Amino acid sequence: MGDDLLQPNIIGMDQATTQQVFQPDEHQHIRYNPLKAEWVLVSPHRCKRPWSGQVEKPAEEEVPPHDPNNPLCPGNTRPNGKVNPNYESTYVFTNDFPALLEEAPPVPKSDNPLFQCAPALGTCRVMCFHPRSDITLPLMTLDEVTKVVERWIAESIELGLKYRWVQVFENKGAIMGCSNPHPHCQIWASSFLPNEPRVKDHYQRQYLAKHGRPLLRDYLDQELQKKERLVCENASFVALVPYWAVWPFELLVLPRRHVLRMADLTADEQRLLADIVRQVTTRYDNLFRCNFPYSMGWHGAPTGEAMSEDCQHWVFHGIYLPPLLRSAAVKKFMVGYEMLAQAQRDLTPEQAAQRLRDCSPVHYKLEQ
Ligand code: H2U
Repeated sequence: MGDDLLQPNIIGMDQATTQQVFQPDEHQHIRYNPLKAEWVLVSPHRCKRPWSGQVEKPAEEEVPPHDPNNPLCPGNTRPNGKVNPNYESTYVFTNDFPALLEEAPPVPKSDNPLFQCAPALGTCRVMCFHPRSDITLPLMTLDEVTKVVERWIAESIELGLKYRWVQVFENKGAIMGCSNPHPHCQIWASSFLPNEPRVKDHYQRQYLAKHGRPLLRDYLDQELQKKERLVCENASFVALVPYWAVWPFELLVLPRRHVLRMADLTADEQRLLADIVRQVTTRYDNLFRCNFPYSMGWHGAPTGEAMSEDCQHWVFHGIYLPPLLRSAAVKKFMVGYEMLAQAQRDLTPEQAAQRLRDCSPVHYKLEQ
């Protein structure tokens, strides 16, 4: 794809239409996401009113530590008759309703460019983080979250031997379509590279070829200098609102050293990844004093046959995509212009980062 295709068509519109000097936190503009070659419209003038601290709390869901009818709890029988062990840490099982199966008949080759079809093999797993249902990642101990990270890695290594892409993701909160309050995530492994990593693979490869350094290495270096969008950090990881964030409080978690895959983390780094997960989710919960919903996941270099390919353009990273905008009850809808034209946001990424930086690092439920 030629670079010119990535430019929005602004020919003839670059002359000044006002005497004002451009301020990114006041004036509308579009920002570029180099990972996906996508633009986002930023309209900060729409949210000039100061933040009121408004907290419209939805009814806090009462979750019991153990629900005999919850199919994810230890010792319970799932609807398909399988019995969960009395697990005491993490627990992984094959999804009873998987979107991907390990076997399927061969797909006939399609020569027609308008009707392309290709094989899709894989497997889907469910991973419980903890035996208790009334706990979430920020309320778990560092040891407990480290066990979660270790299990993510073990699963990624095992599935990555066979599959090109292993997607670890957590859908949290009913607002995100999560069906169960028990702390859990999903792991889907596929024979194909799904759209998001496929596009990121392309643009990271192109960036390395052109600039001689991985895109996200250069990006982190500059963010560490600018300091405008940093939220929290530790010795191995940095969490920031990306310059091109689409969701109001979107976060990107980046390693300080060049790590291709989560499996490449040392034991110390795994613990520090658990620490940054706790830091991020604590700030999220504190933002609106609620059990903050999001979809999150990890991206790293592809696996399977790609393990023997050159993947130096990749940098392991985490992505948090939360839907909340103004309060625990006000969600950003990606509809209308977003569905038909492109993503748009009011709050700037810098303002979002400031708001998250201002949140306490201590979870509100753990305050004395
Ligand atoms: P969510 O994280 O999106 O709520 O999904 C939970 C998954 O757990 C969902 O994919 C699976 C569902 O298929 N599940 C089982 O495999 N067995 C069950 O008995 C309940 C839920």
